[in-house]
Amino acid sequence: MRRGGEARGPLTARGDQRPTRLSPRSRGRDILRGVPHVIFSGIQPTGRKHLGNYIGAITQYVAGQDRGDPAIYCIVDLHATTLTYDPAELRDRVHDTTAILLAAGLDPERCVLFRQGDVAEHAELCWLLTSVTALGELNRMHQFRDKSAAQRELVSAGLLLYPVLQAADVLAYRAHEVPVGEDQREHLELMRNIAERFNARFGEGLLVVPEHRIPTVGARVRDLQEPERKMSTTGGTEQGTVLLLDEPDTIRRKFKRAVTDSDDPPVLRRGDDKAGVTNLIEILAAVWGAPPQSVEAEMADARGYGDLKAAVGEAVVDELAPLQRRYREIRADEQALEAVLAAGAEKARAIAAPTLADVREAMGVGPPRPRSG
Ligand code: AQP
Repeated sequence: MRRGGEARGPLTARGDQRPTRLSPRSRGRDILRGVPHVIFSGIQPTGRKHLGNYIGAITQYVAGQDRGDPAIYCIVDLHATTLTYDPAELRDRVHDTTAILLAAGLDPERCVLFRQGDVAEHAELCWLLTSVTALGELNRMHQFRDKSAAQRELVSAGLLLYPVLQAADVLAYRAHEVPVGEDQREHLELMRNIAERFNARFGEGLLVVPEHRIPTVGARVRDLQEPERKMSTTGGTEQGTVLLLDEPDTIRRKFKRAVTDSDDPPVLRRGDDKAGVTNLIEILAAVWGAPPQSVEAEMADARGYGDLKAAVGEAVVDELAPLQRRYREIRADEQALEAVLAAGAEKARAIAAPTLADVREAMGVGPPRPRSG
């Protein structure tokens, strides 16, 4: 159910979304200065990628391939070890995520796609950056507080240091732009503080202070059953989380049962007190590539929330069909997936190693760098 006049096509083909922080000026500045515009983002390895990941991040990755110079995307297996996990499954989950990203439209010829654990510079830079990271800042991070409270056994130091490793991921590539969903805003602010503090202490301009790129629509896709919470891999409800690999009928059913509100007659508009309806309208807007206002206008003649739920369910099924088909084609060939990751890691290392050499030199770590000439 895609609308002719207003729809600008499916998410994957839509291209750019306007960011909340990154101004067109900053891209222009880079071009004027002749500095390549580097994009970097990381994603957790899991086979349970959901619609929030897709709308908030993955579609931005695909669009970024043609703007980034280069666009670098990393599957963060080191981050995955910070919560209880099964070592026997981790590599499978990396393969799942690699296949999902490729199926969504990432092209290893047009971006750098690799596994974090293959590039040792991330872990080394993380350690070096801890010297300019305040313990108090890490303790205040919402994600740390929520996830440490949910841990039944060990709360690992890795969970606390997670945002420092995330900072190292981005800063190692001197990235200018980091496409993420709204939930990562706080970590991005911390990352900027770390970069600024590092530069102030060890040398101005050594690290690039990155800007986040958060989509204007779909930055925080909400759980369909508990719309006051974000859709989430670990914290959401089963029925309220639409997985990218869910069967079409499962997707339709999840939307059909989505929680809305008891307004009588139904009001098909966004509003602060209408989290469920707002979420459905924003998902439809993101999938249509249209502003939420035009979705509201389209829905003006709807008989009730049932029509809205059916429209979103159908639009999401259509949007995900090509991704699911392609995923089934490529997931089984793990050798091919490993080859993509290995080639990506080689390119990534070539970018990260010179940054690490500069950082070590500035911090006085290791032997002095031989003088050239
Ligand atoms: N609900 C969401 N709406 C929009 N964007 C979202 N993202 C996550 N949830 C939403 C964005 O997806 C990117 C990749 O996230 P991730 O898989 O690496 O892990 P995460 O951020 O921790 O998100 P999850 O999958 O929901 O895991 P939980 O909640 O279990 O931690 C990120 O850019 C994120 O902003």
